[in-house]
Amino acid sequence: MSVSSALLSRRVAGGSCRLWCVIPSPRPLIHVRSASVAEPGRRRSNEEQLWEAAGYLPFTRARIGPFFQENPVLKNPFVEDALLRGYLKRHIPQEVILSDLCAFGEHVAKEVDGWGRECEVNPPRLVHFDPWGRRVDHIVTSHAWKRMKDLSAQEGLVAIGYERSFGEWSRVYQMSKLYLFSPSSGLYTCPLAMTDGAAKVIQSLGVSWPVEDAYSRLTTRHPERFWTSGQWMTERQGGSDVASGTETVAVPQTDGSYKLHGFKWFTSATDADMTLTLARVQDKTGATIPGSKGLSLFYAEVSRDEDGRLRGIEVQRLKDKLGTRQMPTAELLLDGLPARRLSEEGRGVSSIANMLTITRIHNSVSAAAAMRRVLQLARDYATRRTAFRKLLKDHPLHMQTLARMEVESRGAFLLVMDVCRLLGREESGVATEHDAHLLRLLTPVVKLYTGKQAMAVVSEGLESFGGQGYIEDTGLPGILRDAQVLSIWEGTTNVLSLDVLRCVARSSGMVLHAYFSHTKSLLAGASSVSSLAPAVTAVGGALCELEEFVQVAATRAPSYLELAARDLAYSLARIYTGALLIDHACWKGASPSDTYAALRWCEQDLCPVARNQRRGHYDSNASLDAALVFDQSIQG
Ligand code: UCC
Repeated sequence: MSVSSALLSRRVAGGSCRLWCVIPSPRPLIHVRSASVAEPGRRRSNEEQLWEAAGYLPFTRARIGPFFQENPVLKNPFVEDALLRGYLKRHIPQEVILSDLCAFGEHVAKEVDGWGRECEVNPPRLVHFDPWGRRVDHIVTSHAWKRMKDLSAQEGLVAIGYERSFGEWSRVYQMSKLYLFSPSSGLYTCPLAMTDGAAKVIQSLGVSWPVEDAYSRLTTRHPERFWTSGQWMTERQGGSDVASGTETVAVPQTDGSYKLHGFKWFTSATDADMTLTLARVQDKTGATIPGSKGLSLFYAEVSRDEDGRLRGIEVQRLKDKLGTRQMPTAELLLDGLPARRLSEEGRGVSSIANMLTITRIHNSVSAAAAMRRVLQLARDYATRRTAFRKLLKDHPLHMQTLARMEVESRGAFLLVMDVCRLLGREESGVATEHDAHLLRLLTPVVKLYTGKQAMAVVSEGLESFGGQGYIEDTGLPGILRDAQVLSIWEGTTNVLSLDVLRCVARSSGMVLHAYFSHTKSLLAGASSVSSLAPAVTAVGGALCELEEFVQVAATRAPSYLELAARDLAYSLARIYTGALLIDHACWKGASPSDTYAALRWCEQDLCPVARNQRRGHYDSNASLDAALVFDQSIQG
């Protein structure tokens, strides 16, 4: 019997097309498909018409074939995160917190994630002029971006940190919520970071006129009152060396206010309602004091005059960025912006430092959240996608890859949450001096380390979707683009490594003393847990190496320490994170996976600064490094 007659007889007998699939086919499809594709418009043969009528002719009737890869599905990120739930159950097992986070996680997965996507595909744009030629400088943002603002207020994403309803754990609660929100927020976490930072600065300087109202707006839960703040620090000379790079001047007015004149080169989330910024106060002759000592901190509201023009601000242009496209980032000319001085004259940098602490912690939360998000999606996808006749989850090598990402992600989470814990302790007045030192040291460490981890883990995560990870409208590439900024803004890796040195020097080593004693106390709790012995030994050994490094480095020139700064910061991060993973694995509610994660983390080089010290990297390498980088020579 020919193929066509076999099909016909089945069809006549009323069999379904699915039944026909079981007929052993002598592969006529190839012939039929190539004929119909190669010759469009050609009259189809009887045999082709028969196949087509049977619904068994792919790439002709449906044109695109019957198979579609299943997409990864975002599920409730709270329910899906065993470590987050375990951490909270261990430290703040209040039902009200857990149920709020669970409900919020559901909202994020079901609705907010879609708004985040809308922010990405409908980025802000700048309208310079109205139809009649008047300068208006309107930054037009998407409906979804505005919804994020209302949601942030309603959910207390800043407020929780200031209500302090959960005492020293309030920051952990707030940051856990932001951790769930961040990857779906369309980058709204950026204005929230600065808003939180501004509230912190105001609180530390005193909530009094002229910023009482601003403070209450930054920390409210009422969307109609809620304000966001900017943080305008970066000028055309760059954002790292703020002391030399700030040209903006503050001209005193007779009523005690100031007018600011300058050019702010990177202002993030420029649709903010107010800002904190740095400027140099001019004396009567117009002179200013150079360097850090000349900088003061100012508060300014972003407002419009009767003609709809921004008061004292011109938006030059929006930045065309690799990522964070959801959020308006602008160049601003300050041309007489009315402002109030918040700090004492010359105390600008130290006054805005509180903001840096907060935004750096937010940055770290976003980094840990990006890792977690890509893992959740990759994990889901591994249960849907088949390759080489098996689901991805049944390929041990694929699982090994995801497990390595999981270890990084868990380490990042515990490090971030520990810094949030310390911040909460400081703010609720229960921090010891030791806690305060740890917070100062670990803030640049967690920011620089998680920023780098996020990029590596997210990049690996994209690979786990194959080519689809590279396709824009899956939403996956945006996660990588947005991760790239985490190591850049709020202090690059090297600038923060130098900040580690700065706080060691300013505290006369007390921050390191706090670090060593706390890490040892974390290890002490695990000394009798045999399953963790290799990890405890590794962290203990690395800690000894680090102590030896510190002793040697203390006798060396500053240039030696500067070359070691980055490796030192990495060592501090890896050792401390190892101790946190061990500590968490000792908790009575811990799972075998917690132990496994601790063991795996501690297998890496925990103390690269000791290794590279032995290799002599900090002795004479500066000139060799430069020679290598600028090498133009060919020998012989
Ligand atoms: O603005 C940007 C983008 C905004 C977007 C924000 C969103 C982020 C979150 C997103 C989450 C999704 S990017 C621009 C970022 N720029 C920076 O981060 C600045 C990086 N540069 C530094 O951090 C530098 O180290 C400087 C600017 C702090 C160095 O300035 P100085 O003047 O040279 O520093 P000094 O002289 O060492 O310190 C001056 C004072 C000292 O206090 P006093 O005078 O009391 O002894 C220091 O102890 O400031 C104090 N200080 C600090 N205090 C300096 N750094 C700190 C610190 N980190 N913590 C506490």
